[in-house]
Amino acid sequence: MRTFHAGVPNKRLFAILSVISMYTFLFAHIDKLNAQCPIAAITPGGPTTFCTGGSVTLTAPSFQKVRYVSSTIDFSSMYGSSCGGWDTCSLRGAPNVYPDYGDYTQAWASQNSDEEREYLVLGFNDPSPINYIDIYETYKPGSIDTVYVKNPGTSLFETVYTATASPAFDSSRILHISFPLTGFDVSEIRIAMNSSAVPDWNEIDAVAIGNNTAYNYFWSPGGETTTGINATTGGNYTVTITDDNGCSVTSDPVIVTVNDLPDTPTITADGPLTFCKGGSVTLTSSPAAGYQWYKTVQFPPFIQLKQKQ
Ligand SMILES: [Ca+2]
Ligand SMILES: [Ca+2]
Repeated sequence: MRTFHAGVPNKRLFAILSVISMYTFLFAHIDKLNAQCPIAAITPGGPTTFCTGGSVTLTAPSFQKVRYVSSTIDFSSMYGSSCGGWDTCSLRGAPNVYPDYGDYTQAWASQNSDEEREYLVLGFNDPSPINYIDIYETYKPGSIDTVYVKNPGTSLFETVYTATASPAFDSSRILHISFPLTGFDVSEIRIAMNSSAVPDWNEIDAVAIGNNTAYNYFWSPGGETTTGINATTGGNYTVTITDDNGCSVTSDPVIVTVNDLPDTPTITADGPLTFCKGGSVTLTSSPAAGYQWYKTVQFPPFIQLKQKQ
């Protein structure tokens, strides 16, 4: 029978096992902390290079209690039927078109492209207060002009967003609507669209609602503390998100470039500007990188026509 000397080997084994256990605990704990930390990523709402006077929306992700559409309570129309594409089923759940842009079956579309106003009344599970709505517009955005949340105490829809509908860039976007945290649980919202103001079908991939007050946002440059900003000046923009666990992460930078507008062009003529039929005058522009001439034809008293040359 084989025997072991007592004591030391067992102590060594115990010490080794203790170290292994400690590291196992630490790595597991670190993994758990990492899993809880938010992920910061900035989504530009359009081109990040533009001329002075332009702007781009930069949006950070919203984390807290995100809820997606679970049912469609009412709607004006839909292009498809019975979950066959471009119908109200296509609104349910997390986005499955965004960030792609185009005429996809996985997004809702109205029956007609531009004939009448459209609306959607959408249901969400797990009623709770919200302070934002994200609408994923993935084809011909810009038609949404009013958004409401339903107050279950009064059964009335309260307005949280109004805008004048107009065509936006031909790219998918998240219409981020933020407002003070509701004093009531929200399980229904209503989206109203001026479809005729934005030619073609105006398609919505998904809608999210939630409460992001448990997360702190800090943008640089600027110092804003909102989930999204409207950048009008150039710079390397980052957002730092801190959650209620104390986890803090900073996004990769998004570079916004603002180009100066060119000088106002001047035109010089090489001769008289009034001459008989058959004559001519040469007009010369001040130097520039590119040129586009226009001729304005004026009709009395108020009509002006502008023609490309
Ligand atoms: Ca339309
Ligand atoms: Ca969808």
